[in-house]
Amino acid sequence: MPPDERQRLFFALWPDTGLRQRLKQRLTEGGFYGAGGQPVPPDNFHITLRYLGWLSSAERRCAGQVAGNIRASAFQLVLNRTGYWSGSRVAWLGADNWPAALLDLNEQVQKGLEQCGLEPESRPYQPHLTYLRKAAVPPGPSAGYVPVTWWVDSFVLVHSVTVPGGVRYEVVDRWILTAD
Ligand code: 2AM
Repeated sequence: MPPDERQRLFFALWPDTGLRQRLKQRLTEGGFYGAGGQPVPPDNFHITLRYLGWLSSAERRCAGQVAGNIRASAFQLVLNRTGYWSGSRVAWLGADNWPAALLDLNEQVQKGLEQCGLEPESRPYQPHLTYLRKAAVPPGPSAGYVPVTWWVDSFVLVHSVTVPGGVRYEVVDRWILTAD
């Protein structure tokens, strides 16, 4: 990328293709697309680890080095509930319990990025997988949703590209989590 070109980037947990399809199937079967709003294409499903915003190439390099220095464990996520934020009109999948390994990973990312001169994240970390944007009403109780289990053994850096009608996400780098 040219030195002065900025990219909109974020660190994320990135489901594989099979898991994306499983998530879509559970959401469809549970009737969670019935309440209107703009469905997130399954190819775009992710859990944000840390939103970075528009980074210069130097900042992106620094963020990549931070990610490469992280030593964190792989973990299992059980996405067992749905939720809705009326402020952002976003409907999401989440969990009643988040593994300590995820919170540790997030903590390491946040701490590491301080050395890149980036604004620290001011919002408390609220892991979630957005499946509906611009949802006017909550899509319904979690009762009809069957939990999905996800073994997370890597995290990625994603480039968010605005395209006609939405956004395309390109994974630009990936780091492996250890299996212990
Ligand atoms: P997402 O719903 O696609 O994960 C920039 O603000 C982006 O960061 C949002 O579009 C949202 O993307 C994600 N986000 C917002 N609030 C967050 C929070 N508290 N914790 C983690 N990610 C958040």
